Amino acid sequence: MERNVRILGAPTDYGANRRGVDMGPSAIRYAGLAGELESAGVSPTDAGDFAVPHHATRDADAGAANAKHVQEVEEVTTSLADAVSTALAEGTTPLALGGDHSIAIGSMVGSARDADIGVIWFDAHGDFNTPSTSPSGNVHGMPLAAALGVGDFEGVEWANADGLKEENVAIVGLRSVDGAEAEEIRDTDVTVYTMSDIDERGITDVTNDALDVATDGTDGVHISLDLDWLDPREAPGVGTPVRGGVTYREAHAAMELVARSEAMRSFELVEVNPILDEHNETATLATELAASAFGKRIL
Ligand code: B3U
Ligand code: MN
Ligand code: MN
Repeated sequence: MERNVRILGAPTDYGANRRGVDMGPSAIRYAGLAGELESAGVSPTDAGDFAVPHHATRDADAGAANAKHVQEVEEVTTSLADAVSTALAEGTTPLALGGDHSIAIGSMVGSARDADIGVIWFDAHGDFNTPSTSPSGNVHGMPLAAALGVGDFEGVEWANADGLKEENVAIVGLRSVDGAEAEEIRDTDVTVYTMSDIDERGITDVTNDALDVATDGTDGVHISLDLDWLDPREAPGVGTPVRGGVTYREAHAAMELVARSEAMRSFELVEVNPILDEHNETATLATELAASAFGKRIL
């Protein structure tokens, strides 16, 4: 069955500590996303970008010190959640383009509005901070805790993903986690595969396990791909690079397993920062990985 994909641009950097990821959607489109998706046999439609409040119109210090620009994050993620749930209701697969990783709150809330979902979080980071534990106050380090209603996020309606349970969440490739954040992860039923697990068991085993976690009793899986999951040598254009990430081949192998599972319900590419990139190569990589996740084959 042919998939219809709806591209939803979310050009925001309110959840990040530096400018630039707001240009991610442009860079990813310029790198040829639509053509890559077509080569994977899917039909993309581009719904354009969301209106994100301009920085010039907002107080630079808006929000609490421990949850910077949380009002703007709420505005953007609420629009995205509605667009994701509408795309699904109309029989298309939403593909959100960040933007920083705070947009995942909108993707998960929208994807889990009328369904039970699992999530696979491909990322160097846990993104499990709350305003009480965050060392930076940047909301892009909090989306998983927000969607699961952990700590300060308990009962925060705009941020909680109704049809998502901790036991259906898998983080893959973790290698940077804050002290109190690690405790929060340990206190939940979220499954974590660190880079050591990938080293020991290989990307295929780990990804298949993560797919088992995310598909167990659910209607589909949200795939969240933070480009800093890859090693900075492959993906230099990200805001918070961490050495020791997955290789180009491992990343494609994981995405191909995602495609083969046919479990994907929604997808997102986040944290591409064109200002820090080299010749748009991280954005280009993002388009290629999306194609693999949607089933691109060589033969
Ligand atoms: N854990 C740190 C760093 C971080 C998380 N996600 C990104 N950076 N991109 C924090 O600020 O929460
Ligand atoms: Mn992230
Ligand atoms: Mn990250």
